[in-house]
Amino acid sequence: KEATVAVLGATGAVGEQILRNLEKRSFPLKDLRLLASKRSAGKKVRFNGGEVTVQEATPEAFEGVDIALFSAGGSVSEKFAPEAVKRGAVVVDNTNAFRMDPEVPLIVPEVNKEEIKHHKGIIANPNCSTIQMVVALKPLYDRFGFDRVIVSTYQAVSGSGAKAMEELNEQSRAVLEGREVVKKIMPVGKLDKHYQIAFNALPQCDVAQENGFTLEEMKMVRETKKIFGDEQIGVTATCVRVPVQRGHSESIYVELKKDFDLEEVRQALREADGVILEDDIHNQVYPTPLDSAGRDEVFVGRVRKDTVHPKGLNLWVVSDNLLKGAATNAVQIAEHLVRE
Ligand code: A2P
Ligand code: 11C
Repeated sequence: KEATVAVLGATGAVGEQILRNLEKRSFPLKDLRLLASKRSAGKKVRFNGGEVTVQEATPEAFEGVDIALFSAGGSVSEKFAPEAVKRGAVVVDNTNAFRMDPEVPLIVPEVNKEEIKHHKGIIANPNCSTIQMVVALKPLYDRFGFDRVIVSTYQAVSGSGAKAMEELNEQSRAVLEGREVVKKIMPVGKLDKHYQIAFNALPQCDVAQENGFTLEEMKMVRETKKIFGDEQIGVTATCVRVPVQRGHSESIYVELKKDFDLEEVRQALREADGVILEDDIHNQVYPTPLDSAGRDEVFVGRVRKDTVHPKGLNLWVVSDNLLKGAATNAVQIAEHLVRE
């Protein structure tokens, strides 16, 4: 079976990785339509050795599309998803727009692919920092159970888009060359106050919420419950932006319900779908964002038993936020849609 696929946000950081993923996985394409804002209309983008011309996103552009992969921001999704669905497309949305809508399945194939079939036209891709955490926790949830997770993240600037990646490079050059540092995007492009990200760490990803957490932190809380289908799971998150281009890292602490020995935990992780265990501190083996960039899996290392709580477990989890955190997960969902 083949599908006509539209990529909305094709010129963005995630959109580009969606194209690379469609190529790499030899996705069965009948036709490919690349959509972005008016600014990019007419631009040529390389695909499978040739070039595809970017079109302006309009409701009519979704005519005849089977699967539409959206990564152009929440407000663009809100505008175009109903238009695409009305024209018969299934939308796989990478933004926060529909994730908590009870009618919209929130999918990480390694955890809950059986939910895909319940869609009514829109399927949501979770937030990148949630995706890598639930992929790593799934085998532990199945084997040992848990109801509380404490996580701190070290997130790459690419989570804020292609312009944020340029800002990190430019600020780094400015610092090293003794020039004035221009701050325009980080930590949150749409807010007025900006901090330097080069040679710094910013304890804010996304906007503040009433309760003092950031939206990124609350996404990790809410999305984890929905993906596991378990409202009892409590997550407490601190999300931090670091001067890394690609790859989010997470320090995760979880108290398991059953007694465990570390070798059992490592075996469960080794056997898990989508996980690669790189865990040998004595030989300095552990994942880093630089080493995980460009790879589709979730990498786990620094597996340790807590020294205080007998069932406490510590993990270090790294994944490419543009790939498994966004593009790869979306393309995996699209593959399921074609197969079914
Ligand atoms: P464009 O390049 O034409 O602005 P990133 O997350 O890297 O910032 O990328 C955002 C993506 O979303 C880009 O492809 C961008 O296209 C696209 N985009 C932004 N605003 C709109 C819009 N109003 N309509 C369609 N696409 C949009
Ligand atoms: C970040 N997690 O790293 C964000 C990017 O809700 O899909 C993705 C935002 C989202 O800033």
